[in-house]
Amino acid sequence: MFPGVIDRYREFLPVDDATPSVSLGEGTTPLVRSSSIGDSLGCRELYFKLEGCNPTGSFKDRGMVVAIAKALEAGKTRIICASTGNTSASAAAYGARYQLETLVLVPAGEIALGKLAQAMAYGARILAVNGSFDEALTTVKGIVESWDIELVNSLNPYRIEGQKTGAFEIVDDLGGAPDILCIPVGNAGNITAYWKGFKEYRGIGRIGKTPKMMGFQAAGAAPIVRGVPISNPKTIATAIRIGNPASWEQAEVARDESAGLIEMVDDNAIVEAYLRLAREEGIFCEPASAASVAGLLKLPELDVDLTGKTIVCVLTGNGLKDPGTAEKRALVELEYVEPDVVSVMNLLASGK
Ligand code: AN7
Repeated sequence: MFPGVIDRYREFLPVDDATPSVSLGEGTTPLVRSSSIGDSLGCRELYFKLEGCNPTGSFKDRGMVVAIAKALEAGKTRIICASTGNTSASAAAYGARYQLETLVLVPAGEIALGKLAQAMAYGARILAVNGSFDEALTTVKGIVESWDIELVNSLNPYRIEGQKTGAFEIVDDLGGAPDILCIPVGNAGNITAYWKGFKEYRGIGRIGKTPKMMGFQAAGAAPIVRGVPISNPKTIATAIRIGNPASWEQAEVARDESAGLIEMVDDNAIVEAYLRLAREEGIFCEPASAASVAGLLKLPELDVDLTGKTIVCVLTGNGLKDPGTAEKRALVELEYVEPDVVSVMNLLASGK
């Protein structure tokens, strides 16, 4: 049986014997070597960290499991988050398993279908707010000030603690640190968490050097790159449609301490990377995740030399989360046919 994140990395996490045992089997996700994109860029090795293989289909489970364990330890009975979708799915799953009342605030009409389906199935109470993710998060922050309910957004430090295990796994699998880590940036919790993880491994001598952190926002939702909050963020990658990231400063610290960068990629580049991953690598991730690969593909233009480098792209969420984008952007038409050999062979022979 797989240990979950807490059992695998217990010594690095703020847990002890008093912390309830919590797991849905999160973590230990595949690190898959690129079969095509890496060669086309001339790097030494390119890997994809498939965070879509987590129990609810995104990296959020790594942090949620620790946040939930600590909430239970503190005797909490309710949890709340604002979400572009994945956090709400993860909170709803752990909330259901550990009998916590779960309240999620999502921007109405702006979360991908798979994520909404999850929150519904797990039985969370879903408040669809008439506004943006940023407004939902501000509201949630106000609610937790006056009500005994545990905040499970990445402002909760236990979320960051759990998510740093993604960095540990990469190092443990590669036997060292990569030269470059490419990661999508929304609310900026994950880039903060990975940087913390790499620094902790350097601190205990597990790695000698840390990777350059390369974060990528969507061009229509790129407050860190533009240097100002965006009041009406827009991008096909709804997961990272965020105009005022909670961990803005920490993301800049990760960028600066690691001599990395935070850049932006437009929606066309995101969709192109999303389809290349699916069609050349056999990896179906959600659009926000593909921003890491769109960013990698842009690095040569930004004068970043990739020759001889070992690079990891974090693919944060599963492609099944957002069936609508595949339907709209993959541009494949179904070919209708009668269910018999002659009809199928005739259709194939017609050369269409
Ligand atoms: C697939 O679920 O913010 O920079 O509310 O779902 O740590 O925010 C999701 C973010 C990247 C960005 N990829 O990570 C939410 C939410 C996927 C995501 C991000 C998200 P952060």
